[in-house]
Amino acid sequence: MPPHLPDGPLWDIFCTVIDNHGDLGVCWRLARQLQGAGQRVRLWVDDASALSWMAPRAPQALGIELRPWADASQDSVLQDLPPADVWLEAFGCHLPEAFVAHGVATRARQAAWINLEYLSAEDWVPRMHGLPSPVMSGPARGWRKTFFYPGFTEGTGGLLRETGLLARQQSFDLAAWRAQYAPQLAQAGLLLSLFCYEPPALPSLLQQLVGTSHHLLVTPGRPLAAVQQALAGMAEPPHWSALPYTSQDGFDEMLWACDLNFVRGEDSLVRALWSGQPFIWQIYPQDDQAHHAKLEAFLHWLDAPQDLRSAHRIWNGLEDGPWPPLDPARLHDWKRVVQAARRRLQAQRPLTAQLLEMACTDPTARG
Ligand code: TRH
Repeated sequence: MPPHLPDGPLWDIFCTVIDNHGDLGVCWRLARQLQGAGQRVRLWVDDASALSWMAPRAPQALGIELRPWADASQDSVLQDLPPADVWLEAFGCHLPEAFVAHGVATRARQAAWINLEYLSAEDWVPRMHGLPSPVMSGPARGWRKTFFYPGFTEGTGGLLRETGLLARQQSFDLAAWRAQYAPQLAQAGLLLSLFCYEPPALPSLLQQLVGTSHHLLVTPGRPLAAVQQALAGMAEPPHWSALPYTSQDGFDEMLWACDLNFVRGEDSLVRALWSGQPFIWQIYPQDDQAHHAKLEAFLHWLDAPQDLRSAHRIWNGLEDGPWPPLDPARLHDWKRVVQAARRRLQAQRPLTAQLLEMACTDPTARG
């Protein structure tokens, strides 16, 4: 079927892939949701290679225009480019100067210009969300950007949540998924998924799984490399298997299928919250240790009990100690915490709706 091509406002989303998959993961998810809300989307990316597995269908097939970042500096491209209503720069990436200069030279008024920031539960986020930032230099000097901060609480930009998520989750066939991806799982065993960087407590977790009927599903890339390295030092391995890269929808299904998920970064944290299953989050580490406060703010918002806080601190290397025993009663408690948090989040307006409102009400972006 040809894609349904919307005729709403046109968005230019700019994304640079720093490392890992989160920048593109968030931008791709956002592009799909905007498209679904009747917006036209051009996604400019410097490295779109991960879309080969992350995207369920080619962007063009979904009606999203995927553009190489470098094209935004080409005069020949810019000359023929219909002007967008909204410019969105993701995670502080700077728009190519030639693109901005062309916009300034050819537009009567500026586009709504939004800077989408990283997710944090810290208490300054509601104060910063929605603040204008005058452009002080370069061709767009005198124009204005607006900061958009995703978040967990009132006064923030909310979280990405597509319509249809709940229905998809409700019709999920758990038994079929487990039969396909974890046929080895014993009846009494727990199923765990692992998407992480190199957590210091990984060897301790693996050691604890040895001799149990639990099964660990390991995602590709850094998690698989970390597991292989840890296994090299062990006399006996636990039950585990490697998963292939999958689409974002397939990644969700893994989270729904497992009794405990280890997630990392930004986007998989949000998906773990929507899954309602217990999870442990490895936060993206920052050189200045700013991630410590960020992790604590999240645990505070989550209203996590002490054992869940301690498990997070150990997993993130903030506390020494062996990985805590995995017993079903503890997971049951953790699940209640996640589901209570999910209920709070469901009362919040989704990020895309808030972003649309910000873009449409930006007073600088008319005409
Ligand atoms: O890959 P990440 O560690 O990304 C990080 C964070 O976003 C961090 O905040 C950012 O600063 C840094 O990148 C540069 O984790 P994250 O955010 O969970 O992104 C992973 C994406 O990959 C997410 O959209 C889920 C997707 N994914 C799949 O779609 N299929 C898969 O098989 C796997 C393993 C991941």
